Amino acid sequence: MIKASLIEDDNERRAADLAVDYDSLGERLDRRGIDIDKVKDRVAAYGVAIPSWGVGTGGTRFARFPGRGEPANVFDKLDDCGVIHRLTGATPNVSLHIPWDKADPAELRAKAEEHGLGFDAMNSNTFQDSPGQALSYKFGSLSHADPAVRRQAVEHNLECIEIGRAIGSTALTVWVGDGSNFPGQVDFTRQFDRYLEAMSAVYAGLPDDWRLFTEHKMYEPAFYSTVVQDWGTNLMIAQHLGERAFCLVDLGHHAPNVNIEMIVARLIHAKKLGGFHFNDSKYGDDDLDTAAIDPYRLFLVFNELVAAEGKPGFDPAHMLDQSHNVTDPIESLMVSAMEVQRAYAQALLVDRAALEGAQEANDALMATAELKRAFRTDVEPILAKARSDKGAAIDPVAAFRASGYRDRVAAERPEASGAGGGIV
Ligand code: LRH
Ligand code: MN
Ligand code: MN
Repeated sequence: MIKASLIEDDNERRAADLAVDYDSLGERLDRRGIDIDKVKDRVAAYGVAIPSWGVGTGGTRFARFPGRGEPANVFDKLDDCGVIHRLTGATPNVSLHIPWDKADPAELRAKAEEHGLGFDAMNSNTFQDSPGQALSYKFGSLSHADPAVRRQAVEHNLECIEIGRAIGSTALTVWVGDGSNFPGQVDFTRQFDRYLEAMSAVYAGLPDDWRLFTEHKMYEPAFYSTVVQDWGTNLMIAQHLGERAFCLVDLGHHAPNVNIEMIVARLIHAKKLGGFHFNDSKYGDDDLDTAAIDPYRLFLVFNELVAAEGKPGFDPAHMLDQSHNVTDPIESLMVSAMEVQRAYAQALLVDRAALEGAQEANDALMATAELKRAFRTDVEPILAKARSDKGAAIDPVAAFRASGYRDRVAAERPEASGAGGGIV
């Protein structure tokens, strides 16, 4: 896939500069009372999951422009995820989407093992109709007015759990597009009651060691109202279902300017923060690369996460969820995984005692300066050292481009069709 010698040779060329940069940053952090090696070890232990659907080129409602060598099936997707993990050392798990990724579980396991990958949360799909499906989700799925459609959606989620069990996953993420497009089209309360009843049936089928994540999203595909539209409804759902139900926060699923880091803090307080879909946005659910638009917001989210580390039961799942339209998806996902690590590393540099001191003294200027000091620190040498220590690439994008991987798979894989749009 990617030759070890290629990474080694590329790293060797960069090793001397990295050593100088790492030592110099280490010296500066030492003056702040921070041990750089400890930060590096925590960053090295950090992983973010890759969504299987992220390695293909996405699309919009208007068009899809396929890239070269796109994965033709889930095994190709796992190969691409293997490359991402080989080069970054930061993406040990893959999140599958059913039915897109349906395949023999033994073969899925074997392919993942080949790349040293595991499986993160399973994702169900009742936001579109799949070939051979008996009843349509055009007017909703888990909240549909017809009990037969709801039952079909519940069965599908239970099947996702079955597949997940067979491949070693321990979580199910449910996102539904159910809602309405016109005022008066649905009764908000009856629709929500139907959703809760259906989700209770899914929850009842959850193995003891599994967690159920529900993902809120303000709008789209429903453009007037959405059943699980925000963290308030999401929290009600998690509290209604039970102790293994948690809220998943997709950074792109909020109105512009919403204070997402505060939502994160509230969900932590309620012990209901299940996990993340990381991406970035400027206008809506843009699915842009993580930290492409607002790296400070990502840092502020991680500031809340680091502050909560060690709290009992606090163990959010971390996953990317992006759509790549103009970049090579492998490159985008590698850069995004590193951006998440960067935000984590920066958040680890916050002097929590100093911050709390400033907060207690109502010293707004020094409190915010403490955050800025951590955010402004260039932690790249920490990330690069964490990678090179584990045999990953100091510069993953450069190594990927030098590897010729994209040309190789473009020659082997069938040319993908650009027909039809597709949000994800
Ligand atoms: C919906 C969403 C959700 C889905 C994914 C395919 O916007 O972000 O997470 O599972 O897209
Ligand atoms: Mn998502
Ligand atoms: Mn989304």
